[in-house]
Amino acid sequence: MAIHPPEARVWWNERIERGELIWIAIAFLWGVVMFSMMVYWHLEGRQNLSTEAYRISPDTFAERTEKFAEKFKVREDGDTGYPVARPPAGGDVYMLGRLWQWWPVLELEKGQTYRLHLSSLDWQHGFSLQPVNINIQVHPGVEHVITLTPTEKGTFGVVCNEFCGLGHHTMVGRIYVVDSAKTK
Ligand SMILES: [Cu+2]
Repeated sequence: MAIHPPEARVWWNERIERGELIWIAIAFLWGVVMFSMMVYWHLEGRQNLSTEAYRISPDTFAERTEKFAEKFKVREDGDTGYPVARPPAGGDVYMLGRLWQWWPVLELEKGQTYRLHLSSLDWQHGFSLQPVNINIQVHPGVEHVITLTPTEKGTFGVVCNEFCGLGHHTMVGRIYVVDSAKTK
């Protein structure tokens, strides 16, 4: 019984019980299985994180995102009041996180592949695409480039899932996915 002290003072030299050995073996083997799954998921998984990241100053990233938003702006978004940028299919897309916005709103075509550049201008934020639940941490000074192919039409929300201050819960962005212009 665990509430009594061990009978022998030098208890650590005693043989390990068979049941305990079996549990140690199971836990060890499961650890080995999960370790190999990391390799398997990387090759077969469909939600791998970006393996492309660069150092970038927040000012440079802000400048690029503002240029991008200005160049491809098609309208103002009714919900957020942010510009909606509709870049050409297959192109580079920028979205920045800052207190407390995901900016600008994007309009992408279904079935087209884009390179989404993500970074933060101030603190750490969490990019969380809803309702599909794709998540990536976004840090100032680091630009992630994610290859993205929308497979469904609709309105997707971007929320911040890394607590970043008083306005954290208002940090909501949008991505609209529309039919491809080529198939219309
Ligand atoms: Cu945030």
